[in-house]
Amino acid sequence: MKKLCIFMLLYCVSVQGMDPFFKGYRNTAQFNKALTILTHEYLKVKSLTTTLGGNEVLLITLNKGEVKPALLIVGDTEGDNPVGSEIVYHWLQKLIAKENNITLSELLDKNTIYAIPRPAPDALSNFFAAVQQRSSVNTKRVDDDKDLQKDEDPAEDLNEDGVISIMRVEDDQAMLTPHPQLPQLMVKALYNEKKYKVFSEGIDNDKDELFNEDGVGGVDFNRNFTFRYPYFENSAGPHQISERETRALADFAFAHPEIYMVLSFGKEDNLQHLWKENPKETGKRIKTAVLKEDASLYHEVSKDYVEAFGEEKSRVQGSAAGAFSHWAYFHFGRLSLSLRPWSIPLMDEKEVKDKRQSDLLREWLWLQKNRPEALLPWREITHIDFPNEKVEIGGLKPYYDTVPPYAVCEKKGAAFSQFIEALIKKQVDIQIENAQLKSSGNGAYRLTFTVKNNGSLPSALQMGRLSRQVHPLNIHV
Ligand SMILES: [Ca+2]
Ligand SMILES: [Ca+2]
Ligand SMILES: [Ca+2]
Ligand SMILES: [Ca+2]
Repeated sequence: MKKLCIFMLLYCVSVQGMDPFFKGYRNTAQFNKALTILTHEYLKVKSLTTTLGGNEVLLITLNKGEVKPALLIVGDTEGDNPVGSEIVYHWLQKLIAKENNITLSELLDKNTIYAIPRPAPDALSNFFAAVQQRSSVNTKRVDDDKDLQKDEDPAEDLNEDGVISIMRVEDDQAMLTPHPQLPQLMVKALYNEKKYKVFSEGIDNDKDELFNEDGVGGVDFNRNFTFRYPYFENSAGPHQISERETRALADFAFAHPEIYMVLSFGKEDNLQHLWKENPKETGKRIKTAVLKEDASLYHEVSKDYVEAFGEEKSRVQGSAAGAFSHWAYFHFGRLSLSLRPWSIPLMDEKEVKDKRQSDLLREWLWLQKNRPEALLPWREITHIDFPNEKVEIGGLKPYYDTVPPYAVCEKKGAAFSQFIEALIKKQVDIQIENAQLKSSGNGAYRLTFTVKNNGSLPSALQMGRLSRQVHPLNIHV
């Protein structure tokens, strides 16, 4: 009973702390429950792994019992974003809701679908916490600043507004100043401007003159894969694929050679911002740019993306280092499509009067106009570590720049459905033509035929050949 009361108390605190702007988003327990009650004769739900933080990563399989060429759909590879998982959920829900839906049946005649809607659930608990703090790391305890203590200096909500934002301290020797158009955005100062040091909100718990340098957790799912792995960097983990959730996903992928395409949600976004070839890499053994033969495929499918989701002007973000989507192309050797779950539309360039951090400014100007509550005005506080200095808290509320109102997920679920349908139409379509049976005498016959791919996608990528991920085609005559 005592345990139940404590649980209910924690639940109330967590629900009360949730910003009403984000109403509708489900924590991982609620989200997984919603997945497990999806029912259809072609659908199976099973646990792929359980993270250190105790969250289950669920795998959905849609097929008609036989192994077919498969699509692997992976939700948010950025642990600090719940949008992709909800988009995948709405797509799945609609796909199976229509009884006798020709789309689903047709889809599964030629395909298997594997979906892992929320592959990195640990970090997301910060989104649902009573005090919201942006974090993309799991719960593994790591000594980020190598002072022999783990997680010793987390952030504190000093002004008790329910979020961890940033604090600034006046300092003539510092480098940053408020942007003249939007004071919450701190940019590089000119010589005659007032200067500030900027920290994340909190105190220096272990008195090492660093603020919040070693918070709770952990390892970032999207920095833990093998492509351009950021060795020894914070949040990358002790080694590649070191985490239960990254390991489970990579093992699953390699155990299923029938996967021909990988769709995932993340900042990399190679559909609006196409990966570029690098002619200087020709002849080099290690590739870090999309190959010429594959680049045209990306170009083709990006048109389907724009058709389904509409043209969005967004800022280039994301890093290839250790990212899942890059691994899926460069090392797993499949067509890997990375979709940005949602991004702030950029305000028109002519609104920019001072070009410092201009792309970010264009996003924040959109927020100022459309979600003014996202920008926190600077307010002075007293701070234990700066007894005689002016300290102010302000900046941007966490998640307002990456998470839209919930209704957007439902809408994007429909666009995702359209996109998948377009991709399926392009899939490999092996046909046998010109079959001829000729007698060679003595009861022996010679069968000759042409095997032709009538689809627009190849059966293996050029990168797949290099990464030795070409699997034999199984053709029934
Ligand atoms: Ca430490
Ligand atoms: Ca605060
Ligand atoms: Ca420390
Ligand atoms: Ca510290």
